[in-house]
Amino acid sequence: MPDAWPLYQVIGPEANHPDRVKPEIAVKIFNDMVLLRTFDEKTINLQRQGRVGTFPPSLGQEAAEIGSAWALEPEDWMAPSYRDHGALYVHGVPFSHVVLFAMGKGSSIDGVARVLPSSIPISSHLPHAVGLAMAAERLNQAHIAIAYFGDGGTSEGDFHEALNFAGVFRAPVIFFCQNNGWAISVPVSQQTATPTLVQKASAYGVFGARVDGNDALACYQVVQEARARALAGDGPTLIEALTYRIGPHTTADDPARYRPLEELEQWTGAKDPIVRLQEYLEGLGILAPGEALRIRQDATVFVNQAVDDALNSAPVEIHSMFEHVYQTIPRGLALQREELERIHGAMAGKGGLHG
Ligand SMILES: Cc1ncc(C[n+]2csc(CCOP(=O)(O)OP(=O)(O)O)c2C)c(N)n1
Ligand SMILES: [Mg+2]
Repeated sequence: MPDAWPLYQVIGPEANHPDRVKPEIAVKIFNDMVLLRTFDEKTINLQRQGRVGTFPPSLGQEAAEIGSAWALEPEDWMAPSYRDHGALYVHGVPFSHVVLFAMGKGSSIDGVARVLPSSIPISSHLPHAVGLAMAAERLNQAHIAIAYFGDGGTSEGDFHEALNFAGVFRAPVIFFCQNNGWAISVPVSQQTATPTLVQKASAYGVFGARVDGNDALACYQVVQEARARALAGDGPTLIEALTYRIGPHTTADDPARYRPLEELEQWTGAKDPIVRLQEYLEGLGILAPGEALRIRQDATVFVNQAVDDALNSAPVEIHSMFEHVYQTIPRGLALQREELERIHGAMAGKGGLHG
């Protein structure tokens, strides 16, 4: 059977789409990919030092995260999953918010950017993105919604319901699936009986595109095209970005226990999305010799500052754990709060109680 789902590529000898990315945008994309890698490495170290909680890095997925998000406009709605710090950063959410979250410190993103809270439940945010997109259309607003999720997310009912609903109502929404090969320890071959994930688009009457998820410029262009289609009234797009999770699922995971080292080796080195974009831009003279090194050095300074901001922020007020869930606190929780206040009062003389 002919491959009806060719891989959209801009960078590399097998490129099948022309490069339409402005050089200054390409450099910004490279810069943000380096920032994201630097941030992930720094935050993993903080977790190892016990200074932040469990953290899901996006090592290896920088092209998909950053390239895709650069194609959005600030008024577009983003519904991310837990691994999408890169896309969030491009869309206006500072890295310090991610660290605050990983430290269990409250940090409101209200008004910071048009983003939903990062979804920990798999795919539960996809129907929300459809709703946001439909609302924009009904209000005659020229923006779209995009949902980020993984290969494992395509096995959830919410994925199918969201695609079906979006297809029926021609919602201006993009489903951006990062197929990183694994859903924790489950390989994508055990996730579906179909050769691709993107072909599920057909069943819902949704446009589908399969993109090289390690090619940042292809990710940028494919989302730009999906966005233009959505705004032209041509409905939703399911994008499957083929990439690879180089790191662990989270800092609580050890992938050496379930995946072969040879597989990892295939995706590092020349296939690394940062290496690929750097070599491509240097080849075109868009990045001057030494510029990538300077970008890396600046990234370290920038990321250290963002992380310090979060680490130095005031400790969380422990009573806040009872807020924002119920308008009227149930009796059982009220009793627990009273008990905490008693303990807190007793400890006040011994240096207090911090979250
Ligand atoms: C509804 C639901 N079921 C199970 C889990 C546990 N869980 C957390 S991450 C994960 C794997 C998700 O894999 P994928 O969608 O490929 O995203 P990735 O982690 O690779 O980015 C699972 C099953 C969850 N968070 N939510
Ligand atoms: Mg995955």
